[in-house]
Amino acid sequence: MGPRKKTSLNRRDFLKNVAAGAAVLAAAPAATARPPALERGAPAAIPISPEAELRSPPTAEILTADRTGSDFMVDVIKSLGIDYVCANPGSSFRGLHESIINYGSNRSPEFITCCHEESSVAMAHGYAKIEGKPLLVMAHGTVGLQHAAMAVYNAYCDRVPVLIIGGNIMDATRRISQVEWAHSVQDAAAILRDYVKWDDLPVSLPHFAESTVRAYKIAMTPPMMPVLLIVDGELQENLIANGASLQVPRLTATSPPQGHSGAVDEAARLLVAAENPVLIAGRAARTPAGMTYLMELAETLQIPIINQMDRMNFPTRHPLNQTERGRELMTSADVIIGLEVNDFWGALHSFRDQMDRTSRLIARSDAKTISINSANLFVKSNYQNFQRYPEVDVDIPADAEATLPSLTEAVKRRLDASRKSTFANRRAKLAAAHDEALQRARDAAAYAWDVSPISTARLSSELWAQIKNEDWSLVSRVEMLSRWPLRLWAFDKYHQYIGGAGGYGIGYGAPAAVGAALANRRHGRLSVNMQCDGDLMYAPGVLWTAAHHRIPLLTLMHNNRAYHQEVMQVQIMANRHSRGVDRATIGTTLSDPPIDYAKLAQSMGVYGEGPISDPKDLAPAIARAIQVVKRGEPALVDVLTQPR
Ligand SMILES: Cc1ncc(C[n+]2csc(CCOP(=O)(O)OP(=O)(O)O)c2C)c(N)n1
Ligand SMILES: [Mg+2]
Repeated sequence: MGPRKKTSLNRRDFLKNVAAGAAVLAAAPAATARPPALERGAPAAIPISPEAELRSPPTAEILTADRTGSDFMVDVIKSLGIDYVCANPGSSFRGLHESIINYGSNRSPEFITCCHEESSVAMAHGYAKIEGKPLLVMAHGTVGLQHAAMAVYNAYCDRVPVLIIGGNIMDATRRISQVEWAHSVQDAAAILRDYVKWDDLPVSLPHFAESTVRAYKIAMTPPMMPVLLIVDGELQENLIANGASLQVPRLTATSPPQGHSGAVDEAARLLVAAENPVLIAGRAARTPAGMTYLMELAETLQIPIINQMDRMNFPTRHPLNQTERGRELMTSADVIIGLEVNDFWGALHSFRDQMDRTSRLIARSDAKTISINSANLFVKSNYQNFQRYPEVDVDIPADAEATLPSLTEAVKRRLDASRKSTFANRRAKLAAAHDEALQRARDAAAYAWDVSPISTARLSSELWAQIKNEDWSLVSRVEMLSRWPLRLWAFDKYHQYIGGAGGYGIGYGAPAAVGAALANRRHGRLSVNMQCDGDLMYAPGVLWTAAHHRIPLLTLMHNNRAYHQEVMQVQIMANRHSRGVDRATIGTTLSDPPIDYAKLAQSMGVYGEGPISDPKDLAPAIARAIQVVKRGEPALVDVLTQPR
């Protein structure tokens, strides 16, 4: 069991006296001490600073037997090494909330104040992709879980672990108000059950302890996913019975599932014999080690890599990185291996978005296909993120990262001098093609260099020029920027890219960036977020969270004043009917009135500049903002950009 913290007042006495109203508060020094700002009559904006939030609670003699269930729950949570709890407050978990900040001293986990439950979960999502472990999210009853839902779905699709606790009042006769009735639910987990890996409803403290440790293990076993515990308010708030023997179960390591040796050897045989093999990497690297393993396989086979970049799988400047030539390579490949590729069928086909929605095989019909994918170990029915059925020749339901070393060994066993020399020739050709592709990207980036609004290539280049000598981390996705950073920048470390939302739910970007920056803070990295305007407008309150918790993060707005992707969707429809595209901006733009993101940021305590429309003003603005971020604070530069 964890350490027992001394509290300012015997909790049992405090609870007994609470009914007596404010009188009891006078007896509690912590409660009467008003922040100086309030006494001076200043606005009560931040009554307690982030630094003060981390100070230990006041201490006094402890008089035993005053621990509530939620104190023990904190012991369990601490045993898992969870650093933060992201939450928007709610009475259904007030017991846990109070225990975390007082009994647990607001350290490991530290409470992160979130302004929307979707932000809580998306922050956890971004954090886990950098730190490789979950943080805790608490959500309030029906309404909190409903708000959390889309972000949970994103994490589920993206195979990211998040530990979620939802509050609830189970006993109908104990609900104290209409509100508690409205926020209580018979089967709370049903709200999220279709897109979490596991849920439970503990009815006792030992049950809570076992289920929490079990949930953590389930979430962290590939395929990783969110898990959910519904924790009854009374279980949190009731005193622990005298003499109750409670213990925290030991968290033991789980080894990730590896591919069957026979299937792995068959994959190696096909790859070694292939003349034009291609490797597609989806969520291949779960950790920095995954990148190393993939590089070793790639170097052994001299195989071109098409990086779908759902994770930072492979360095962008590696000569075998042939992502920009993906389509060309797919059409000639005789063996295609996919590592954690979500849509293998989609990689082999092209789709035509016309009246009849047709598709066509682009790969050779005699190409042999190999898939290593842990997604096959856990599939649910209702939500359709599992994609079309691919006819894979060697199908290995296993974790790619854990299977890569044995695959590389199997390949090495089959190599002889003649294959090695063939592979060396292949590498020389691929290296030349890689250099040409990079040069083509640089040439293309120079088009419309001075245009205003600013081109996304210029935006990416100006940012790169100022971060390339730092320990940087791009904590946003790149599809909305025509993937310019991936085409131009040198990514070679795992923490330099975190992939996308998984479920393509917009509103993920800003909070995931803040969560990833929270994880990067401990490592002293410069987190950069290229932020779409539409995405930020779902829940901009996360900027306040970044300011309040002093999370260093450079945000450059990609402000095209539109939901531009949807402009294009409506244009497709209008074109189909030959009605002209002029009116496709209706319902899809954010230009009237224009949104002032610098002011939005400033209003929440974030350094803000802009809007910047002249490209020559960009570099100095980025430089100023980086100085702010280096001081340990968030900063935002609003940049008016071309649509893509
Ligand atoms: C929750 C949610 N609602 C709606 C959509 C549909 N959608 C896809 S892209 C997009 C526009 C996003 O706008 P922005 O973030 O500014 O990026 P842009 O397309 O302008 O580059 C929308 C609304 C979605 N994917 N998720
Ligand atoms: Mg936009």
